[in-house]
Amino acid sequence: MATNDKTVEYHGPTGGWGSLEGVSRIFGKEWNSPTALETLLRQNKPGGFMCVSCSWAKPADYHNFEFCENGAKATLWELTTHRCTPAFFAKHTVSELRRWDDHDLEQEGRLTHPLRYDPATDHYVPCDWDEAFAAIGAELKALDPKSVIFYASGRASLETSYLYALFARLYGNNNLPDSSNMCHETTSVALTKLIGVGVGTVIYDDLAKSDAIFFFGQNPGTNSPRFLHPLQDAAKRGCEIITFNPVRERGLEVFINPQSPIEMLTGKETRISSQYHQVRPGGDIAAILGICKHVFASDDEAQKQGKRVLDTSFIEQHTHGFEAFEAKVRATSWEDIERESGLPRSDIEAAGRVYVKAERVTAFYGMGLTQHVHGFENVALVLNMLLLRGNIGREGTGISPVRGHSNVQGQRTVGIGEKPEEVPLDKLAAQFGFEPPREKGMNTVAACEGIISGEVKAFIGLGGNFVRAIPERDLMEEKWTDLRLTVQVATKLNRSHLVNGKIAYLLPCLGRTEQDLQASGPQAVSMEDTFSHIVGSLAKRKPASEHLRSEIAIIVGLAKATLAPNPKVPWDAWLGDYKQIRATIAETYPDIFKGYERRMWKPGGFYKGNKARERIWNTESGKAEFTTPDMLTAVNFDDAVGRYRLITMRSNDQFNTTIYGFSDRLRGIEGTRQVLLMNPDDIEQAGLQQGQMVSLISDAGDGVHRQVGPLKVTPFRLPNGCIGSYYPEMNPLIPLAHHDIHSQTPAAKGVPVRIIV
Ligand SMILES: Nc1nc2c(c(=O)[nH]1)N[C@H]1C(S)=C(S)[C@@H](COP(=O)(O)OP(=O)(O)OC[C@H]3O[C@@H](n4cnc5c(=O)[nH]c(N)nc54)[C@H](O)[C@@H]3O)O[C@H]1N2
Ligand SMILES: Nc1nc2c(c(=O)[nH]1)N[C@H]1C(S)=C(S)[C@@H](COP(=O)(O)OP(=O)(O)OC[C@H]3O[C@@H](n4cnc5c(=O)[nH]c(N)nc54)[C@H](O)[C@@H]3O)O[C@H]1N2
Ligand SMILES: [Mo]
Repeated sequence: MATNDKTVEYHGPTGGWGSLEGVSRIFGKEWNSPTALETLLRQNKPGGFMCVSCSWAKPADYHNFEFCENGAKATLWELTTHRCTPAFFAKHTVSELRRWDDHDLEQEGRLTHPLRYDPATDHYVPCDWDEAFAAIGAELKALDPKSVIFYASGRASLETSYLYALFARLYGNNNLPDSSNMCHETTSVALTKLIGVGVGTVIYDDLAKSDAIFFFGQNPGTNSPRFLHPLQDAAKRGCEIITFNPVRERGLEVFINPQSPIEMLTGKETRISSQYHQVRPGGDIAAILGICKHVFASDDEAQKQGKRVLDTSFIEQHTHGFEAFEAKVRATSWEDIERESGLPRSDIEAAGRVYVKAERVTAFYGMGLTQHVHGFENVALVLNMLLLRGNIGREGTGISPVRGHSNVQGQRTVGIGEKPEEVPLDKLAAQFGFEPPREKGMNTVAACEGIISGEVKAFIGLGGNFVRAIPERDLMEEKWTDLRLTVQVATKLNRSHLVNGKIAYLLPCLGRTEQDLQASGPQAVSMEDTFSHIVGSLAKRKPASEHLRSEIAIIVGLAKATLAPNPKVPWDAWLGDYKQIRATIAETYPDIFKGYERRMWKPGGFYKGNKARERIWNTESGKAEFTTPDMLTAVNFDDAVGRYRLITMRSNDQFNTTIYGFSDRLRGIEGTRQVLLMNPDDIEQAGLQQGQMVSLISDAGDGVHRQVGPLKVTPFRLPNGCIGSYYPEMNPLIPLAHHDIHSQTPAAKGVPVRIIV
């Protein structure tokens, strides 16, 4: 693969002064205010509030500054002094605001008043909370419950999520899609089937005990920067970090700890990855199969000396499907592996040697594996690799999806989800004296299909920016306005609020940094991190507006206006004192939430537990499952001249659809997001010039015209045949049907496209 002087890249470290500049550039004013600093100092600490950004651990042994560049941005974004008031909505029609970009919309600041869409004037106008609840309740009562969607983004606390899911079920459906459906649903489906739990088996302390860490398609430098601290510690003590990623992500190359005065002053950086393999998008199945091939070859050699590389007793006692997988690996040629992974055999063998040598291996992964048509197999192959040497269920080993939103994993724990079998419905029936709906609800893709077909009539959004985050955006936006009712609970204005249904309400809520005062006093909430630890969060800041309500208050208002009174469902008591919600959660899930109220304040929170970590496998076979893949690539299309694999990327200056600014500092891309990142060889072969403006069109072969542009051709170190551009701008190019087969997670990392000039 070519690299030459022309490629755009960043040569500095992750962390370092750049990270502080990154924060202060955007938040000059807010960053300097003493109350902002005070708030930041309480972030992720016992007794403080938990970061609103990612779901990385809140370690018991915390740093003085337990926040990172992007956690600080997320917090400051919520603390902004800007306000998006009724005066703003009086000035701009909704049609006008639809032409604004994502960055400018959120830049208007925090929403301050409940708003109703007025179709006569095309403006959002202020309304009373009671008026909003009554009108929404009346609509919901008139609709068929099966036609209503209750979406949740992943920020809502455990308490909020529990009540929200209960509201949907009391109302009469399991239509509870969440952002996880676009994210780690692949993980939930694959790991549940293969090891019997839908979450990772690693905990924070394992990081300090691994001899080797394998990294697939996750970008900690931008998306979970506090992860760089334990990674730096690991690298310093000689733990090998082996990375597979088509993009050379700076955070996986070098790091300067911005919280270390010595490192900051001397500029001493730590190398993070000991090997960096620029796999083709979708090439991980082949690459991991290659590692496994090396493991079998090493085992063959070892046997000559009477030793084993495979953990045969683990395989025998704890796994199922080994023989078929072994046969597949042995039958697959290096030639096929090299072609599909895009990596030379020698590189894969080098990774294999580290794997074989290490006593304890952990594997981390993110969207680079889950957002593919064969994302299930991607995850399954990582697991296969670990199973070969018993690298699961021992300290310092295991499989670890790195989750996104700060409570996305926890929402599932307390009932958000469309799959009735994952919820203790009998328990809920007994607790609340009702017959819960038993049939499967709609996930994100099904909800989109329902909106397109007209089957879905109403959409309630608990946070998030659904219309912007989903695939097939152009068609979805067109159909969205046919909805009878849209209700959005939000902190800031975004595009989903402007593509509204016939009747539409925008309900502003408190953020997690703001004091939530109810009848019994200030209220705390709790969340679950990516390592399944449940932590309390208490906020102290004055709310952005006196008209805001907590998400819980809004759910209670909606539920009371919609549902018939039920003495077993004490909405008012719950709202008055969130401890009572926690007590109710503990009744529904006694095994997980024993001692909830006390234990959530323990530094680092309390562990939910994980059977697979104890080598108890709640799977069909009662064992951990090897998967034998039918394919060597995670994409579902062939290579062809002019067809590219598009990966949709996050910049260092965004949180999902929230665009903080236009500096993707760690990749050297500044000032614009309208770029097409491309290998210099590919640019030349396609007859393009650096800086030329082009468009992308869909090449999914389904006859639908999808187009995005103009984009500036920008040379970038990527594998041949792979191009990159930003999410969410690229979402119109992703067909709704282009998703992981098993979980329906949109395949946003392997989108077939062509370039047009
Ligand atoms: N600052 C910030 N933090 C965030 C977010 C944010 O937007 N901004 N989003 C949050 C959310 S909801 C989530 S889910 C997480 C997302 O965090 P990540 O899981 O890190 O997601 P991405 O950045 O989308 O992609 C991860 C990496 O996959 C690589 N990749 C693409 N295709 C492939 C492939 O085929 N194989 C391999 N091996 N790698 C590939 C990309 O180059 C990229 O480095 O972060 C969370 N944290
Ligand atoms: N092409 C492509 N598409 C993707 C992805 C990708 O990598 N590529 N990633 C996917 C992933 S991993 C995810 S998780 C989804 C993200 O999908 P979502 O979770 O739906 O989107 P976000 O951008 O995180 O939502 C941001 C909005 O949430 C609201 N908000 C912020 N804080 C709060 C709060 O405390 N309460 C409430 N009620 N509202 C709040 C604000 O109004 C803000 O505008 O996108 C998915 N889409
Ligand atoms: Mo996510």
